[in-house]
Amino acid sequence: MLDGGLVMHYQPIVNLATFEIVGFEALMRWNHPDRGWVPPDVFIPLAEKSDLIVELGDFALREAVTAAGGWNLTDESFITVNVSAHQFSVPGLAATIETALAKSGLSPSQLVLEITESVALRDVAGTMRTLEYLRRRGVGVALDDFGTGHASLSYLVDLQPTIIKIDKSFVNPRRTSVRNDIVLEAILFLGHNLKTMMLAEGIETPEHLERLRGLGCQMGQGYLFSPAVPASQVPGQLGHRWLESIA
Ligand code: G
Ligand code: G
Ligand code: MN
Repeated sequence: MLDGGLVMHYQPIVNLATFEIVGFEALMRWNHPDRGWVPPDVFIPLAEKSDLIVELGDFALREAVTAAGGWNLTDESFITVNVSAHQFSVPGLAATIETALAKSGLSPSQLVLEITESVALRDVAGTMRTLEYLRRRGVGVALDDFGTGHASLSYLVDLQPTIIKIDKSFVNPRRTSVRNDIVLEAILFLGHNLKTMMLAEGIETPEHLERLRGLGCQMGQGYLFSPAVPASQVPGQLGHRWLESIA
């Protein structure tokens, strides 16, 4: 499965006050020799059923950290990499990260791990220890898909995330409703009081953007700005002033 078909793409993360790019989320793509592009929501859940996710996850971390090392990011900018709960259940995650950072020249604070709760944490104590170790070295932690799945409120207390990623189902609901608005406002209220940076996923329209800006959400990503793009297009995105045209 790892025969050359895996690549990382990068989706810009935008400061919703200034429209500057503040980071990129690394997202895995698999170009299968016969089946063409297989979306990650197909192969990641399969990989999570076995130790393959550890291999895929190591690849994602090394690849993304190496690429970002060459982008001349400002000190405040960062790359986020999705990390599956299973990757914490084998030793070596912290070592993989530290080695990749040292080789690339990226500083630890320019890396943010997205804790994706598609599966519940297996070894909560061990995971917390690894995260605490990495956090002390400056690596950031983002709580992904907040408000859905296993992403429970207790993680806000225990993980002390640097970033909360508001799930796209709240940002971009199938149907607008007062109930959805209340939940969205409550999530942002929580984030502001916890002094945690808030990042809205799935911003697709100027209406979504204005709503989130109005609620004081600091960062966002979504098709309104850009989908994930190949690494070759990242320097162009960093130099471009296309974001001004959205405002
Ligand atoms: O990129 P979208 O592009 O389709 O990604 C779908 C899902 O796959 C998301 O939930 C995302 O978190 C997950 N995913 C994408 N890339 C990675 C990766 O490198 N590692 C892990 N663990 N999950 C990933
Ligand atoms: O679970 P995670 O947040 O890592 O997944 C990110 C997923 O969201 C990826 O599949 C990515 O391609 C997708 N995505 C990114 N921007 C948008 C958007 O504006 N709308 C929708 N529907 N999906 C998006
Ligand atoms: Mn994510």
